[in-house]
Amino acid sequence: MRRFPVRVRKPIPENLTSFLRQPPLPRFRSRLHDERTASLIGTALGAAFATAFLTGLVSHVLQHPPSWLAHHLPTRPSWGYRLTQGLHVASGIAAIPLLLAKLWTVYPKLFEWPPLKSVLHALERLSILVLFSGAVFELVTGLLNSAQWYVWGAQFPFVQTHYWVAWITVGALVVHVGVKAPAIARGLRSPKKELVEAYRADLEAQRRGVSRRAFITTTAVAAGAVTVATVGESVTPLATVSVLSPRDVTVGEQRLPVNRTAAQAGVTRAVTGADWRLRVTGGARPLSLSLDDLAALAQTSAALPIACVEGWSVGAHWQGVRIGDLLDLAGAPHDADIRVTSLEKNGAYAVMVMERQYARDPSALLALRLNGQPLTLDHGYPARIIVPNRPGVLQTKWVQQMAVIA
Ligand SMILES: Nc1nc2c(c(=O)[nH]1)N[C@H]1C(S)=C(S)[C@@H](COP(=O)(O)O)O[C@H]1N2
Ligand SMILES: [Mo]
Repeated sequence: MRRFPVRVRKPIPENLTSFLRQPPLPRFRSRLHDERTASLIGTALGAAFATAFLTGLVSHVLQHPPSWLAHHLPTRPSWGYRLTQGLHVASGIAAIPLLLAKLWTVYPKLFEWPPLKSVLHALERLSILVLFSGAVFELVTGLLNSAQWYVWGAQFPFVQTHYWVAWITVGALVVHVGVKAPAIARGLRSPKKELVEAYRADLEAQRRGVSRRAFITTTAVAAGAVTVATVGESVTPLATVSVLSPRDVTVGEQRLPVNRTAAQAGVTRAVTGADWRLRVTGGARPLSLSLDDLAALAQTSAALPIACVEGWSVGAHWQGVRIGDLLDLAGAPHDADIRVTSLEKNGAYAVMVMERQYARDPSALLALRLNGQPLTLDHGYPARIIVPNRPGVLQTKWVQQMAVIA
């Protein structure tokens, strides 16, 4: 005969409660995981992120100016965007080893017990999850974009996503710094006693393993090395030592790299041939000018960089007709913005709006020559835009029309 077990409320065995109270998680005593290491590396990482965020905002505003700001963007210094975008990509690249070091420093927190102590503690950990994911996302997509490796394909809107995730990440960073302010202050403060103790502990650690000093030095050297190895794409004198630059700016016809070739843009010799005319429309006297007509007008020279949003930049010597002169000739009002259209049919850069302050800058050119020679087809022959302090994407090549916007 079968006997049914009687349900009795068994007490939880003593060893289970103690297991739950204090599970056998690893303990970390190394100074590489303490407050001071986390604060020092975190401060450097925070500075890199702040730089990348602010310069990223500059880039976004210059590329997609909100209407209230569009007419107040300065055309000087002419190398302004070259500097801010160079900083943007350099600080992003330097942040990669700093982030790895920071993650190493704080990963023991994953073994904290209990994992969630209160609602506030849960929120704080959630903000760190957002911060971590956002930071990794920004650095990975930014690096891939600067290498022009569009693994995400044409469907993924890089610019918009990179921009909005930056805001979310910085929001989480502000929360994190606020919550950790006391710990950061403790970590950064180092009274003499702490220094002596730290020195002794470092000596001791050296005998046993990696000292904090060695860890921080290694991190700093790694951040410096990746910066020097890549920054030559915007600091031309360093081009030869920057062996890991996404862009080698020492190669390229007419001593200037080509971001998108004529073939990639679907522009051929046929459409840029003898029939080509520049049309300037919307003014009191619409113009239609051949290349010879343009060459017969007063020619102006300007030394201006191409500064690509992807981080590379190079200075070059340009020659051509002042955009302001063409607009005067076409009877355009002085305060008019213009819309520039390329021969390129469907590209993202086929149409570009230029606010009046750029159009009327004395070194804003419809360029015909680059570094002493007529433009090659890949650099925008027969005529291209070159304007101070604007992102490369707005320096339209293969110009066909300039229309005065009412
Ligand atoms: N019509 C057109 N103009 C364009 C582009 C393009 O793809 N199509 N690329 C832009 C970008 S992204 C940059 S950085 C500069 C590069 O100019 P370069 O190829 O002469 O160096 O051209 C800009 N002008
Ligand atoms: Mo570009």
